[in-house]
Amino acid sequence: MKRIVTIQDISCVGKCSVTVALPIISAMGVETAVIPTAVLSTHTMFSGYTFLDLTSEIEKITAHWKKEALGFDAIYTGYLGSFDQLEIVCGIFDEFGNENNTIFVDPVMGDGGALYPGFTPEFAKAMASLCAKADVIVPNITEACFMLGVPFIKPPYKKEDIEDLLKRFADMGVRRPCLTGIAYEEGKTGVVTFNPKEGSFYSFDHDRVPASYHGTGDIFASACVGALMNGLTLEKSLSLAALFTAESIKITYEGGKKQWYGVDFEYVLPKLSDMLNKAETL
Ligand code: PXL
Repeated sequence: MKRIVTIQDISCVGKCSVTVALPIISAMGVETAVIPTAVLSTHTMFSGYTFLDLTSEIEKITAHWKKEALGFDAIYTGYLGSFDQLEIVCGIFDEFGNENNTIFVDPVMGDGGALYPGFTPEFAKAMASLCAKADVIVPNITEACFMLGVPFIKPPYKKEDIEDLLKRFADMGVRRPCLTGIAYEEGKTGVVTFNPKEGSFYSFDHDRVPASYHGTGDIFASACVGALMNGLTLEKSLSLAALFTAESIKITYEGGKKQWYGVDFEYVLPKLSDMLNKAETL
């Protein structure tokens, strides 16, 4: 069985980070180890949340794992809350990364043209340095623009602008840069990726539900990691993850739920193995 480790916070309520990565990746038949970076009562879009920083535990955990000679088929990072954590995670990539595993960075920092509370443009630059060590990155357009220090790009997106962003990440050293929340047609959304070796771009889009919910980026990234670990190509993995996320959003939208409580991906989980079996046709 493949084994990955995900490094991100536990937001006790709110369906994001570890509480979505664990069920989704496990449901795809992949062992999911965790390094919780912090414990919050909810994610940071609620007010008055509690916060326990676990930075000092991270290297103790990985030192033990080294002694046990543990290895991982992928290292998947999500929300990281401080410069210290970025530095520590960088060290983990050096220690646990190799040619046979995948370093997957979701540089969770913002959406809709703004950074989440507590993040700064300087932090985004530091996150860009972490991304430079990754095989795959999946920023949204907000995160990409902040990391590259370019003005925020609003829809409708022009192909040349999006492809320019992807090429800049490739120039920084990212093996397979991706961008989420992108489509070139109105009423659609999707994902775009660049293959620098082949000089080719791939995009996948689907109908956009006219609502935005918290945690959907984490659901997308988790499903993508799970698909990659099932041997799918990056292109098929991105497409499957986009469809899984879109279906989770659609079900939630139809139920009329508030956006901060995350999406009801649980209803779509039972379909995941079928989606994996049919992924070749995407
Ligand atoms: O869904 C991303 C995320 C993860 N973890 C925490 C967050 C957020 C987004 O705001 O606050 C703690």
